[in-house]
Amino acid sequence: MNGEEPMAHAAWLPAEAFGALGARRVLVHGEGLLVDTVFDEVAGACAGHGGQVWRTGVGAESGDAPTAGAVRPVAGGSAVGAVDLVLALRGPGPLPAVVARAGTTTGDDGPLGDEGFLLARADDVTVVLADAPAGLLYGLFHLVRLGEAAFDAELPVRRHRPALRRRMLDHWDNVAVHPVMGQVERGYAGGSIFWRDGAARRDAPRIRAYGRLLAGCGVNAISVNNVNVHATEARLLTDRLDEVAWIADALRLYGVRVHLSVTFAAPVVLGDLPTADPLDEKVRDWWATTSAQVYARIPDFGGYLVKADSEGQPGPFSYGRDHADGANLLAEALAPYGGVVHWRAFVYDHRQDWRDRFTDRARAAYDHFAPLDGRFHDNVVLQVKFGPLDFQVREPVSPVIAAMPATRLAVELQVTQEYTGQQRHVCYLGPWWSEVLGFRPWGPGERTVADVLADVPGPGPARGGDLVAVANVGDDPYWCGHPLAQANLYAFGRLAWDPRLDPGAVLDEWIDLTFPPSTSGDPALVRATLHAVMDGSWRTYERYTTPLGVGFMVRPGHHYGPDVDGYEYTPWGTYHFADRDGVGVDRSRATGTGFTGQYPPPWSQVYESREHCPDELLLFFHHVPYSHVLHSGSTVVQHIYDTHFAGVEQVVAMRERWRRLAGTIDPAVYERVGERLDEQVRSATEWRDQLNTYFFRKSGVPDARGRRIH
Ligand code: GCV
Repeated sequence: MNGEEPMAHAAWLPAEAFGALGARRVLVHGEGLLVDTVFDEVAGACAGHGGQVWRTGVGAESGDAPTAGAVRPVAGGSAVGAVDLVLALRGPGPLPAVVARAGTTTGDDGPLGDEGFLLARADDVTVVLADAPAGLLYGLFHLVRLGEAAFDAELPVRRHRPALRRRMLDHWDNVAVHPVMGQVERGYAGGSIFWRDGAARRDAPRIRAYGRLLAGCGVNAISVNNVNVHATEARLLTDRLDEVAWIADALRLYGVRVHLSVTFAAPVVLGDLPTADPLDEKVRDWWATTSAQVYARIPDFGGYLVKADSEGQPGPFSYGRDHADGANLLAEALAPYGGVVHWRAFVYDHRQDWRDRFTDRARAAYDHFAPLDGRFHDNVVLQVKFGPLDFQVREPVSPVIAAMPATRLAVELQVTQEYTGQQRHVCYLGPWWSEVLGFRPWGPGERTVADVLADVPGPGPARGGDLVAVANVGDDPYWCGHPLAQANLYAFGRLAWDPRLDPGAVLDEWIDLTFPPSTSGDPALVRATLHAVMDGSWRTYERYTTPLGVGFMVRPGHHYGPDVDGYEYTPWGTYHFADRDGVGVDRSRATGTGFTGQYPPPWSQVYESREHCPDELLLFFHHVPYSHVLHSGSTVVQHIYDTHFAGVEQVVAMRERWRRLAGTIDPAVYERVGERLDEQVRSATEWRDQLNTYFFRKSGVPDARGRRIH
């Protein structure tokens, strides 16, 4: 780090995690920027753990390059000694003989793609083979995850390719500190790693370390500024482009491409044009010229991210145009360079009348976008929040995902814990995302959400899509504020690479990497404790916060802590409609907003019916009496009491479990997590007492078990 910055925590890539690889004799073969990165990583690991490394395949004559430090210099191809590991990029020249000796080509049945790799082992050599440099990089980090197992004689031959082509983090970082939202909107990990007080930080070691962590979990794209693009941030597109280019240069070393949030009004605010009308020739020219300048400076620039006609951001509606017109305008400007537009579907009326029970914010994205299916250019990616509302602890999956077969989609998750404890609470979100990605919009036996994104064949043209998440990283020494929130970032990347991974197994990977057994007093205790604290933490969070999918009930503005009626009489469209008789939102077709009709069967019927609707979503879809009996056998109001008491007990138990780790892990991590668990116990208790008291006072129904309600 530079002089003024504290050293950032190593997260899932501490030196110890490279122990198995770094103790070996390694050959890196191939050339290119990312192969250099692989070589540097291996050389660093070997320097620390006593191994040796050679490099071949560089330059026209493919001569071996001498290396330094703990690395044995070699003069020519013949001097490469016996090796334990080869990382080889297939190129025009011959592969090292050892690759053929290892017999990996027998497992080779086709191209590995831009990011894939083949892992094989024979003749006591482990081989990673890739067709493109990024594949070698991901292969390297796969070896790190495997540790000693990568050198097991029985290691099976396996091809690895990411399910999703773009695995992207959106930073909601402001360049200038926003008077209300601060440096990072919904940021819970200190300041921005990119920007401070209006200036670029240019903290090279930190950004490099970030790129490394991203590659280490499979993320290959980021956007570097908030989707709410204010005056200062708008200029990143033009006169402040150098600052974006600097970040792109730093992250390129780890295969991460940079995207930029832009304002739809850019031609007006930056270009002095009188209009930003997407059908105006001058506006089109302005975007074309501006985009050409961006690519002249950043040839591998990813593209634009746009929040339009949403929460006050400008958009095509101002000109009587629709969102296909708006998105296609930018898509055309980016197309010559292979760039994409991520166009957000988060469009709704945030000036709603709370008295009106039929205008439904949940309907808005589908109502706006489903009619536009087929109109978007091929390099438009419609970015849809995973649920119809806003990253709640429980929501149904957005019906937009099933409604746009002719449109490329990105599903947007929220790694930053805006509504899930703001990185003060332990809330491992892997299981929740896994449920979302595994949801089958067309019912059992049909494709999952992940299949839709991954282009698994089904009805409609194959389009392919992305998984995107709002980042949870800041300049906090632990990156995420809460050290255990690092697991959410890691799990996002891993699930985007392979959505079928079991989130519990992903947690195991993260534990082994982040808390290497060699550094802990009692590895088995560390692993068991982290599982006990984290495995069920999302469901625990759900228990002590909003019940049965009803959502919100958070303090308006900052969204931390309970305030049951905080949003009830506001224009934001996030209501629960609790009265003396019952609670929940009637979104049925029969008597409510009709939202259930946005789903294909069977869900349109399942959600329509009070009887068949899953308990955990009942209040999202129905307004029911407190006496309504759930599938669990409990009444709604008794369920609220029981889950809130249970949730707090579970948080208290989490804290007890954590305390058993005293003396076994890094004391600073132990302390930081301990402090946050104290706050989690306090906050969960506050949630329990407010929620239980509120529903007791509304309903007059006492707790069947006679516990204390205020
Ligand atoms: C960046 C929610 C958040 C806002 C965020 C918005 C969005 O409303 O509270 O901070 O704005 O979502 O996703 O655009």
